[in-house]
Formats: sequence, C-alpha cells, structure tokens
Amino acid sequence: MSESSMLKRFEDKIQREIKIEPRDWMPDEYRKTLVRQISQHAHSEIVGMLPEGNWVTRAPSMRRKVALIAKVQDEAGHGLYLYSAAETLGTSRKEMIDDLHSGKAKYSSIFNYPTLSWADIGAIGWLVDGAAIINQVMLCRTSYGPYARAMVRICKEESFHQRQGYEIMLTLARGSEEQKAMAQDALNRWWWPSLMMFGPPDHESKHSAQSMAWKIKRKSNDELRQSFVDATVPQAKLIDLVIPDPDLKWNEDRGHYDFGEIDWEEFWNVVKGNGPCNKQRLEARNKAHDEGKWVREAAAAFAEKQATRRKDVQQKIAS
Ligand code: BYC
Repeated sequence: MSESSMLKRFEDKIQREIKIEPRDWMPDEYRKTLVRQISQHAHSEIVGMLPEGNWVTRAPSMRRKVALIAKVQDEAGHGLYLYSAAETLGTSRKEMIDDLHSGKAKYSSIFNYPTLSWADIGAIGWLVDGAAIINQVMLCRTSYGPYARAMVRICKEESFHQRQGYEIMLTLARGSEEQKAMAQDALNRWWWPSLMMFGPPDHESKHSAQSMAWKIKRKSNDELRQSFVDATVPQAKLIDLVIPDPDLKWNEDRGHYDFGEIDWEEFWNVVKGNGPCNKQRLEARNKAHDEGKWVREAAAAFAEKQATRRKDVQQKIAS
C-alpha cells in the first residue's frame, strides 16, 4: 500500500474515533509527538514522587502516613504504565530515563517547587492532582489506544488523591488559627504554579493545533485551565480559604470565572531548568538511579539464569 493510502486510512480512523494501535501505520510526527508527550508525562509522575516523599517521615499521624505512602506508590505505578505505553511506540525505557537524568527531557513545571509545610501535601493533592485529573480525563479519549487505556486507570487513582488532599486542607482550615494560616499559605504558594501546569496560553502553544487535529489533545490548554478555575473556586469557598488573585471574579456573560494574568516569565524560567528545585530534583533522581544499579544488575542476571534453565529443559525434552 502506498504511503498516501496509509495516511488516508490513518486519518480516516482518527475521524471515526477508532483508536490507533501500536502495530498500525502512523505518520512519523504523530509517533514523535506521542513519545514526547507520554514520556514527559511519565517523568512527571516519577519526579512528582519527590516533593511528597519529602513528607512521608513527617506525616502528622499513622493514617496520614499510610495514605501518603499509598499515593506516592500510585504515582510510581502511573509512571510505569506510561513508560510502557511510550515503549509501544518503539522507544526504549533506557533512552527515556537517560534523557530525564541528563536534563534533556521535560517534566511538569509544578514539581520544581518546594514542599515547605504539611499543608503543602494537602495543596498538592487538592490542586495539583485536581489539575492533573482535568487534563487526564480528556486524555482518556486520546487517539492512541495504549495511552488512552493507561489514562482510564490513572484517573481513578488521581480522583482518590485529589480527595485526600482536599480532606487535609479541610481539616487544617477547620483547625486552630495557626493550622488555617498554614493551609492558606500553601494555597497562596501553589495556586499560580497549578494554573501553569496546563501549559502556555493557546496562542503560544506550538504543539496544540497539530495535536488537536490528531485528537491526541481533545481540549486546549486555556480551556482546561478555565475548567480547573471554575471547579476549584467553589471548593476554596467551601473551606473558607481565599484564592490569591484579586482579579478573580464570576463573569455572568461568559458563565466562567475571570482570573488574573499568569506570570509566564516565571513559567518559562522553571521549564528551562531555573526553578527553585530543578537542580535538586535531577540530583535526587540520578542518585536513586545510581544506587539502584545493583538491583538492575541482579534482576538482569536472574532473568538470564532463568532463560538458560528454560533452554536446558527444552533441550532435554527435545533430545
Ligand atoms: N511543564 O505546545 P505546548 C502529574 C512544554 S501531572 C513543563 O502547549 P503540549 C502528577 C511542552 O512540553 C503533570 N513543560 O505543549 C500529578 C512544550 O515543550 P517541548 C503531567 C511544559 O504538549 C500529581 C512547550 O512547553 N501531566 O503527572 O501540546 C502527582 C510548549 O507547550 C508544561 C501531563 O504531562 C509544563 N507545565 O501541551 C504526581 C499531561 N506545559 O515538548 C504526578 C500530558 C507545557 O516542545 N501532557 N510545557 O519541548 C499534556 O497534556 C500536554 O503535554 C501539556 C502541554 C498540556 C502539558
């Protein structure tokens, strides 16, 4: 079949909402875009374990510690599903991990901010996982089958994460004055970086047009950001916390909240590697990778031994 007929068949599938599967023909750029997005997403899950892991030993009760450990473990799992989904496109896990560790690959800007108090764990669950769900619910309908299927499971877990974060904020907001102030301070610091998670404004989003045409993305960065604001403002009101934006106002005509200008200079600065914790995150990942070398070597030696044994048994049966 000629390339133009394969392209036609591919585009027809996209139009008819038929998922593209690993063995299907796809344009090189579609494959590249998916590898870029899915691997960045996987890295975000893995690096995202670090700011929260920072509080595992200091969680205020046994119950909080168990929930936090479970959440951090879930994120490791999400990273693994996503690396597997990216591998179906012909890239290797080693390549992706090497790119992360060398600083070549991107991961979400949000994880380059520090977790200064226990309330930050609540704010991450509520806001960061809340933003992640809004983005990921749309990705359950993405056109590449393995990515869409991974997203369905990830969204179920993210929804538990969001609720545990909101419940931490609710408890603090109803606690002593000092606890409420801690919750407000966390909201003040995490609000704007959470809005940045959705990426640059639509007019500056270089990948959006093509990704929307291929139905990799189903909603634009600004549309998703607006949904997040609309969903989160009433939640803040319910627990009597104030969103740190003097321009935030319900717009009756639009049926949405208007909100203030995002500091895009700060966003690009973080994306380029100059955020408060970029260096620390990469160092932590590299250290964990180096210290885990013996485990990878032992696993590879064990797999080789098992394969040799299987071969010996097969030879014996055959002879
Ligand atoms: N941080 O053309 P654009 C989570 C980059 S949640 C850093 O709009 P696209 C978790 C972008 O990569 C977070 N970089 O791109 C939650 C591109 O650079 P390159 C992970 C960003 O792809 C809780 C350039 O800016 N979620 O995991 O059409 C606990 C231009 O942007 C960011 C996902 O990854 C950012 N915030 O749209 C634990 C969701 N935003 O590649 C874990 C999947 C943009 O040209 N990804 N850039 O060098 C997506 O939906 C899309 O990739 C985005 C960006 C909406 C993020």
